[in-house]
Amino acid sequence: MKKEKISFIHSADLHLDSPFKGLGSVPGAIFEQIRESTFDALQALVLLAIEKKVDFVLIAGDVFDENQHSLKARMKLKGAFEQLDAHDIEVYLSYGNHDFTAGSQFIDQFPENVHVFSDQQVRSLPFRKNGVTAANIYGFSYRERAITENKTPEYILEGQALYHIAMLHGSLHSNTEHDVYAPFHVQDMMEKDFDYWALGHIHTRDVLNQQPPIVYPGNIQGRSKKESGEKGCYHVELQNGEAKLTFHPLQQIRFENMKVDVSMCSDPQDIIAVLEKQLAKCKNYYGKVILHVTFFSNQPTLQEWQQTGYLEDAVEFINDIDGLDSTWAYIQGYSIQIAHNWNREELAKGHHFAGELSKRFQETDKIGRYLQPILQHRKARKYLSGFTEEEQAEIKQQAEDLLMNELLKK
Ligand SMILES: [Mn+2]
Repeated sequence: MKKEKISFIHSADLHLDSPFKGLGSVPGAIFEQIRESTFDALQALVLLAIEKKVDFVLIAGDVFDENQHSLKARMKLKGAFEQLDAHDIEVYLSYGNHDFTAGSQFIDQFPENVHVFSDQQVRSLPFRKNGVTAANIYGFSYRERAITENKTPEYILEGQALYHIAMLHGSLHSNTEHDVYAPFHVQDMMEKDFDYWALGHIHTRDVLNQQPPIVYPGNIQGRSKKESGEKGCYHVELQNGEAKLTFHPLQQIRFENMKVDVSMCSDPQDIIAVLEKQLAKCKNYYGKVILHVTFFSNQPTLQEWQQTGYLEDAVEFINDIDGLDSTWAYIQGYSIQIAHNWNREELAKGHHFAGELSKRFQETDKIGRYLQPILQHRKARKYLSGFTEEEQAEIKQQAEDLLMNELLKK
């Protein structure tokens, strides 16, 4: 029955015209490239679709970063769709929690090749090829910012089609790290007879199931150190009940977290040489890269260099680039990590002050309430909305390092 082969691009979370708010301090030429990166990644997606001669492109929600998107984002998207139209490539688009449809005038003003799931009810749209309905594609769009109910029961196979493909913007019911929208269970999806589940919402690439594929492609361009590594889309080929998935990176600028060992540095000036070497490697591997550097040392002097401003000087010196070359590496932030030269367990057994302190650190797993005064500070609250668990753990670690290094100095 399923003889005809179909192929498509599965993408999601384009977040066109993301403002990259936290990167306002980077040099102008670099910031301009960052601001263009979501559009450049879209262009790379279009070129890939054309090169692979796919039948259609799926965009599973959050095509725009905001419900009130910019005119530029609209025009760029429309232009991309026109390019695909010129190559007879169809587009199936649904909106997500970021670009929900309420109050938006611009939800389906596209060329004829673009098919929009315009309301919150799951519907199916046909894809026709060589005179037959080659695929039914199912999806829905967010009307408001949040959908809290499970949408999977609404996905019901309809009509005669060679393949049935479901698009869903939402999260695994168990994923509490992100806003849980349209929560689903993989088991529910597997019990249905769809050939492919094209997910969106979570920006990290993830294949939740192989047969049938239940897949998050992740976003196409990282936007912060939390969205590091390769970002892109899947090229999917379906034939005779077999699915072949190939990931293609599309990111124009890469975000990376890098650990730099400066234990051997006896003078803060040596850090610059170590950094230069590492950054040259980064440019080679990644092209354009925004880094978060963790300086690591087994010498407590690293903490002094941070406090006296030497580390900041070194980073500033390294960052003095114009961003006009075809590859560059820019350090957007850094933190320090010092190897313990004490044994926590041994220390905690003692009845001296450092032992008590170490015990307290180990017993305290949540430091949220100690951070409250910072969040309430009138200046800080303009910039800080809160700390993630990861950030809290990092702050706690640094506090422990600072206190212990001072206490055990002699
Ligand atoms: Mn998103």
